[in-house]
Formats: sequence, structure tokens, C-alpha cells
Amino acid sequence: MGECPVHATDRKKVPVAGGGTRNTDWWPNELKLNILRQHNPNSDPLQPDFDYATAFESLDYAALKKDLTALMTDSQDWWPADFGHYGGLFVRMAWHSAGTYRVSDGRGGGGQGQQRFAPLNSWPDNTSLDKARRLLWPIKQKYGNKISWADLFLLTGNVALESMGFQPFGFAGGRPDTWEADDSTYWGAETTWLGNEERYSKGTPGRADHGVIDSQQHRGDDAGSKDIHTRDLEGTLAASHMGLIYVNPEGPDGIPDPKAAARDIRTTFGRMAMNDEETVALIAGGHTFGKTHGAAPPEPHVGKEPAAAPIEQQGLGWENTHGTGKGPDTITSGLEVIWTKTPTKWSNFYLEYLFKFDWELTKSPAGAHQWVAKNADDIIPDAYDPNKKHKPTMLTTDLSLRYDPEYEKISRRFLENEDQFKDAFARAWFKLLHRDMGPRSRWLGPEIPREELIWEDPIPAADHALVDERDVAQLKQAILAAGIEPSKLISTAWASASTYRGSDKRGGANGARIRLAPQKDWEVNNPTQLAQVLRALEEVQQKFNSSASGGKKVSMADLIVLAGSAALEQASGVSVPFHPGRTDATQQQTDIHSFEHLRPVADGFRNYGRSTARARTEQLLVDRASLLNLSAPEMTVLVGGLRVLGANYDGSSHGVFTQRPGKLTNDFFVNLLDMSTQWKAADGTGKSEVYEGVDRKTGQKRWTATRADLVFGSQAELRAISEVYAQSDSAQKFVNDFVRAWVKVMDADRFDLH
Ligand code: HEB
Repeated sequence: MGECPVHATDRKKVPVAGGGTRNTDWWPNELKLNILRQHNPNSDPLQPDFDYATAFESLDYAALKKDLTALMTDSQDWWPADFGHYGGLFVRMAWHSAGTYRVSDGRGGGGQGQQRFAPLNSWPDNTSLDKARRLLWPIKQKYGNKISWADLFLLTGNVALESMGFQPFGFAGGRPDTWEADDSTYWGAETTWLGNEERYSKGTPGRADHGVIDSQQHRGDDAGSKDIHTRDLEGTLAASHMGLIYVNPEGPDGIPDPKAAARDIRTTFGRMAMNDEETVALIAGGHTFGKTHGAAPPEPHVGKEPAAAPIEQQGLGWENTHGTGKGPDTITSGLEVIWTKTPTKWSNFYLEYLFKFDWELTKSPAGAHQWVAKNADDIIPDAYDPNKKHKPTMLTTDLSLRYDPEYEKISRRFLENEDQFKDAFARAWFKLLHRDMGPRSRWLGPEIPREELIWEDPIPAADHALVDERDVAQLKQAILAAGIEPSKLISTAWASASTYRGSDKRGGANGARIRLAPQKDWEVNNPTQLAQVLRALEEVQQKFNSSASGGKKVSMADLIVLAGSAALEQASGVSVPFHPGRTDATQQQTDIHSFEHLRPVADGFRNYGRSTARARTEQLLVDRASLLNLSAPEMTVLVGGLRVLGANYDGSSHGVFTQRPGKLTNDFFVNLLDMSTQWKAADGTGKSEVYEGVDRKTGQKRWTATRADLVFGSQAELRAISEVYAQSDSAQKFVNDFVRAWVKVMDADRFDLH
């Protein structure tokens, strides 16, 4: 295409380090471990002694908010503010920052400042937000490390609302930035922007909707429907197209059908953990402000997105050659809508107009489907020309709030009760921004609301004195004397702690929610065995708490972890650090539906679960390790140790490559790498989930294993790590590393400790 060959963009042809045809080109299906080595000190310019919470506490928060408020109306020539106010743009920036969150795995969201990096900085749906972020730079520069980009994007949205007359529910800071593009989030399999052929044709009903993994997980490819009225969106995804935050504003696949659009909205917002009321509040509240931008067709005016734009654009993208390329000539979505007559002020006009007017399908100057109020006067101001007025306009997805029967009920109630609307919007907006922050002990700043919200997964503060070292020793004895097999104690402690997701900081051992629905009933937790272990531990707890002096008490959350440590000490002969301080949540504090999202599809650490139609068992293991913030060596040592300790969820002997189960030895690695064993697929197919290891000479059966076991011998990098642990000089290193990784998982949600 006449491009200078020196600027060749094909990485495979670039003769420098990192260029050329790579492993991922040769073997695209190879298990990738890259997501286990992200966000380490090598990418972080603030390491090693920077602590964001400390920096944030020294922030002049009021001064920052004042500067942000001033910025709202400080229109810059290089990117002028519509109606002289950047409020709408900044609300959209914050919403798109947080709105990538999906409850299925807790990934996405505004917690890491990822909107600065690809792919998000270049998603078609994030067009023009490059300008919003750049408008913020002088303020970021001024306050430096005291405010992260992640916090700044969201706080700016809050201040925008305030400056337009809406009182938000509150704000909490505490999101440290990351410094490289997140590689872990599955955004879909399409290779074109705005494509959706994969996510619907291969859609498996998401757990996000159904709370169950049904047999359809295993159905073959292309079994899904493409019909916009019946199609299912693939498992973890929360957007209807590649590169969109949620749904196509023109309607499903561009078909301007508000009812069908409602179906997509309900699915995608549901996967953001929003119910109908929250969804209506967010859309109606958000579109009370600002405008959309479609002054002309993107072709041939709009240039490349930031990640593909020429170097002289310095990280900006979408250069626009239409007219001035900005202000009234802006092309963002290609839609040209202004919802209310006061786009920079909070009002109830959005809902008022939605029901008052008849809507007629029309097209934006860019040719996109949108709706205009037929029976309205020209009551809408122009963003730049004080002499111009427009009729009210709406997107197809806005009309969904009127034409979907469930949304309609809520919209009408909000229209008639503005107080309810305001309250619902304030709460849903707060949830949107804070959903992935974890417990409020991580929240920072002077605007934290006092009211506790169920989606925080609240855990009570300790109202008792903690156990001391002597109590711990006594408790460990009592636990081990209670007659429960050590492997069950280990399995239970793992079950309790390993629900933790570093993505949205939910789950973990604190709260002891493993005693409660839904966790106590999950198959992966072996409910019968779990109940037995918990009963025994409750007895130990009761005895201790009724006899301990000085107001000391032990929580079940602590006791479950301590039981694991006690069993592990017995098995390893080394001491296992234990940090008391967990407390027990109640069933009331536990949103069953919401916790169902934490249920693992597979947990290779306990040899639970199997390949799905779209992911292999070992890939699911790495996914889980990534949620637990484990490195590849930590994942390896944990799997090897848990196997010989007998922690398989069902007590099976898959991967238990040892003659002395229950002892923490490196036998798993020694035997896995032993060349005298030959491995065969148990069912003789390439898709087997179970394998048999036989004596190479005699053919006698020695072991059985799953893919989550054998991957440590087959994948070269994992094999390299396994070799370290199988070496004759590694016995002690193995034990020490296992204990360290174990404690890391047990303490993953102890934000009070680290
Ligand atoms: Fe929205 C804007 C779509 C939701 C807020 N949005 C907008 C636009 C579009 C849309 C297309 C345009 C862009 C341009 O510029 O062009 N949305 C949408 C959809 C949805 C939504 C489809 C789902 C249904 N929003 C939403 C939410 C929120 C919002 C939820 C919040 C809350 N938006 C917004 C704002 C704006 C927008 C504020 C404006 C911006 C400016 O002004 O700039």
C-alpha cells in the first residue's frame, strides 16, 4: 500500500531483538505462562520502595478536586469542550475505565489504570478518550505519585458529576497503577474491531447469567445461534462486540431494534454485576449529560487509533481531517445525539423526553441509525453555535429503557420519583467505580461513604482479642487431635483461601465464607468432607472460646487456615507462619448469587474440572494461578506439593506420584520426570483428561494423572522448573518454597498485613 518498507509493521520481518517469527507464531496453541509474570518490578518505575497508600494519604485531596473542577470549564483550543464543559467527556472516560469489569473472573475494570495501554487505549469504543486523558495530564503532573492514573480517571468522573450538579455517593481512592498492558483478560477471539462472530457463534451460556456450568459447556463449536433474539454471549465476555465496552448503540449488529437491544444490554450489564434497576439508572443517569459525536462519516476522515498512529501523534489517535477535526467537527461514535436541553446539568429531562416524545428512526450525518423526537420543538442547544437549536435525539439503546417491559417499569418509576432515580444512579455509579477494589480496608480518602454495601462482601471487624503464640500451639494440638485426616485439613484450607481473585480482590479465607452458601455446596469443595471438617473445627473453636482468658477468641476463618498449617507442619517438619486476625462473615453479609461467580470452573491445584470446548485443563490452571497472583514457580511448587499431600478435591490418586502420601516431599517431580515411566492417554485419544503412567519395561501400571499433572513434564518452561524441584539438592528448597507459596495463598486477602 505504498508504505515505506523501513516502517514495515510486520513484527515477523523486523531483524532486531524480539522480532522475527516467534514461538507464538510457530505454536499458537502452546501453553503460555506470560500472564504469570506481569506487573513485576521490571515494568514498574516506582519500585521498590513506593507505597501508593502512603503517597495518597499525603495528597491535598481538596486542592486536587478544586483543580479538577476548574478543568471542567477550562476549554482548550486543541480539544474544545462541548457546551464549554468537559463534564460529559469525563463521565464517559470514567465509565469506560470502570465499565470493562466483568464479574465472571473479576478482570477488567478501572482498578489498574489500564485505559492508558493497548488494547483499551485503542478500542473503537474509547475513541476521543485519548483527548480526555491528555487534558488531565497537567493535573497528574502537578500531583505526581500522590494520585494514580487509575484513581484520577475515576475521581475525575465523580468531580464531573459534582460540577454538573449531581451529588455522588462517595469516592474511595486506592488503585495503584500498573505499568504494562494487561495480558490476562480474555476480550474475545475476533480479529477485527467490532467483530462478534466468535462470541456468539461459539457462545456458551455464561455462568454470569445462569450460575451453573451446564453440559452446554461441552457442546461443539458453532452450536450457538447468531439470531439477535436468541443468541448466547460466550462465557466470560461482557460486551457484544470486540472493542466495545457493552453494546452496539445502534442496536444488535446495527439493527435498530430497541427491544432486541435490551436483551444485549441485560446480558452485558448483568455480567458487570448490574441488575435491571442499576442498569436503567446508569444509562439514564449517564446520558443525562453530554452528547455523541458524528459530524461526518469516519471514512475517509478518521485516522488510526493510538496504538497504530504515527509517532508524531505522540500517543493520540483518530486524527480527524473533517473540518477542524474537533469541536463541532468531532467524529467519535459516528452518532450525533444530544439527549437533554441542559447537557451540562443534572436533570430528569432524559426520562421525561424518552416517554413524552414519539421517536422516529433517522440517520446521523455519519450515516448511523439514531432516533429523533417527532413531535418536539427545537429545544436542544447546539454544543458550539448559540443560534442553533435541535430536536431531542436518542440512541436505539436509549429507547430500550422505554420499550423493554421490565426496563420501562423502572424508567417510569424513576421519571415519577426523581429522588429514587438520583439515589439509584448515585449508588450504581459508586458500585461501578468501586466494584473491583476489594474490602473497604483498602479504600482511601475523605469521601468514603459510611454505609456498608452488600457487594463489598463485608467482613466484620474483630471485636475480640487475638490468639497469641501459646494459644496457637494449643489450638494446633487440639486440631490434630480431633481425628480428621491431615489431607482433609489441607484441602479445606486451600478451598477456603483459594477463592481469592487478585483481579477484583474478592474471595479468600477471611470471612470463612466456605461455611456459607453457596461455597459450602460447591462440588469442588467436596461438601460432605467439608461439612465433616467444619464440624470438627467448630468443636475445637467452641472449646477454646469458652475457656480462653482475656477475651481472646479464635474465628473459624483463622481456624480453617490454622488447621491447614498444622497439618502442613506435620507433613513437612518445618514451621508454617500463621497470622491471626481473620473474622467470620454471616450468611446475611453474603450475596449468594454474586458469590456464585467465584466458583471455579476448574481448580487444577485440587485436580478439579476438565477441558471445556474452548479451553484446556492446563490453561484453566494457569488462569487460576493468575487470579491468585502466583508466579510460574509458585504454581509449580504448589501443585507438586498439594498432590503428595493428598489434596485432590475428591481424594483421587491422580498425580499422587509418591509411595509416602501425606509427607511433603518432592516425589511428584522426581517421579514425573522419571524416564522409566511411559505415559499414555487412558482413553487412547488426544482429548483424554486422564493418563496412565506405566513401567516402560514391564508395562505395569504405576500412576494415573490429569492434564494438570502432566503439563509440568510436557511444557518446556514448567518442565525446567520441575527439574529444579526434582534435583537431589532441592529437597529442602522444595519444602521451603512450598510453605512460602502456601502462606502467600492463605494470606492473599490479608490487606492488613501487606
Ligand atoms: Fe453512553 C456518550 C453509547 C451507557 C455515559 N454513549 C455515549 C456515546 C455513545 C454511547 C455511542 C457517544 C460517544 C461519542 O462521543 O460519540 N452508552 C452507550 C451505550 C450504553 C451507554 C450503548 C449502554 C446501553 N453511557 C452509558 C453509561 C454511562 C454513559 C452507563 C454512564 C453512567 N455516554 C455517557 C456520557 C456520554 C456518553 C456521559 C457523553 C460523552 C460526551 O459528552 O462527550
